[in-house]
Amino acid sequence: MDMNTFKQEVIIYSKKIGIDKIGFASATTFTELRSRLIRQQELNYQSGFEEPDIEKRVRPELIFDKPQSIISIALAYPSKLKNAPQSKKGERRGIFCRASWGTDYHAVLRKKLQLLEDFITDKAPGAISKSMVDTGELSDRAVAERAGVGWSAKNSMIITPEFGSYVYLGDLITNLPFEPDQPMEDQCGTCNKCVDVCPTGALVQGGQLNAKRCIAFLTQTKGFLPDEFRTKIGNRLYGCDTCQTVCPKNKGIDFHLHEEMEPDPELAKPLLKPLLTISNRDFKETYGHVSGSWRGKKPIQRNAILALAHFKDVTALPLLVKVMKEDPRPVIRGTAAWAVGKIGRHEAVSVLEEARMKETDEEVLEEIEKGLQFTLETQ
Ligand code: B12
Ligand code: SF4
Ligand code: SF4
Repeated sequence: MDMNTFKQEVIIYSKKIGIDKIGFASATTFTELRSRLIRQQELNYQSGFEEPDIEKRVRPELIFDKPQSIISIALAYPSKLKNAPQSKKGERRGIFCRASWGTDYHAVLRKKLQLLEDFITDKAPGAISKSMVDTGELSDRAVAERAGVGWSAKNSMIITPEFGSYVYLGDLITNLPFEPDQPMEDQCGTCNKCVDVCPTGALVQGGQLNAKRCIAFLTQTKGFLPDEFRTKIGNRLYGCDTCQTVCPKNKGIDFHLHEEMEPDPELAKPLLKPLLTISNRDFKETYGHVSGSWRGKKPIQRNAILALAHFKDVTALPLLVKVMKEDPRPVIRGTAAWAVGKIGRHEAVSVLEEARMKETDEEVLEEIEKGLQFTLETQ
């Protein structure tokens, strides 16, 4: 089989099935990534969502028998909401990041990779491949970078010249020796906007992220949000797009190429108050198909409470008080107590004191104290 002709056939087929960009990489060890991952581990900068075994991440032969090449695919997703609902006084809304708009991208990319895999196996009997999207061992970005899909930017994203950074990535490891493509030149140049605007200073320097400070990570944690970040997450319910929205390379980029990725504006920017008491069943039915629901409803509800505090929405006070008194989960009761104090100020003293009398959970009691501290502040 002539591998160059076959590579062209694979490229043509990928376009036909709606893969927006494809690149080919060798399957040799990712040496630079290895040092970077070790360094990140030493600094305690990893999120904990990555595969913990660094060798598996950097040596494809540990997860696939005799790998010869890795195909990287990218699918562009929308960056602008059509008919975006407005956040109004008394009807405040939160926001899910763009990577959580539409149907969960894992499912969409897996389908494309399966089609690609079938095509390859059909044309090249004996071909074996293994696909992954996000949850696999490999660094999807390191593969995309090596395959020339985009450059590794200062906001730590892979940026493609065509679709900006608003692309999902997937990989297909194969036992076929496809000719590798060339990596792309860095195009950030002297720009440093993303590093300068990151609300938590999570971008320690261009290309290096302390994931533990990254709002995208923090919105996905299940415990109490550390105090220092509570006023920084704004109305974000899941994920953070700030280092992408400020990026000049994303200016004017808004692709609507995949029907499954079309966001429902009411789910991308939902009303906050109804989220506080949504049942498990309703949460699953409404949000179960979006990627931002993978950690369940608790982090989203905690963030919704913080968003109401961010807006100082006094119309939410009765509901927050009810949640503070009745929710069975300490994280939710405690965060609500904090928000009640923050929004209600001196008017919240009696409800917080009453809650303090009845509460038995130590952590919630601490949050009630913090809420009471706010009531002493003047403005
Ligand atoms: C863990 C994880 C997170 C963590 C940590 C993110 C991070 N930057 O490391 C958290 C929860 C914070 C996160 C957030 C987001 N994530 Co995420 N995440 C992952 C996951 C599972 C692993 C990433 C990882 O291993 N990071 C460790 C770092 C060290 O490596 P890396 O970024 O993968 O690789 C680069 C660096 O190592 C760098 N590098 C290597 N050596 C060196 C040396 C030097 C000197 C320098 C400067 C750089 C450098 O080059 C590599 C290639 O770019 C991947 C899926 C996967 N399996 O790869 C998705 C993935 C990276 N996430 C993705 C997305 C969409 C996001 C969010 C945009 C979601 C959102 N809107 O909230 C944010 C973006 C935040 C940001 N600025 O990075 C996409 C990225 C698509 C793209 N175009 O780049 C991925 C690839 C998922 C997917 N399959 O589409 N994520
Ligand atoms: S996603 Fe948000 S918090 Fe994380 S690095 Fe980008 S701007 Fe900073
Ligand atoms: S904002 Fe500037 S430095 Fe950051 S990723 Fe975009 S081009 Fe690169």
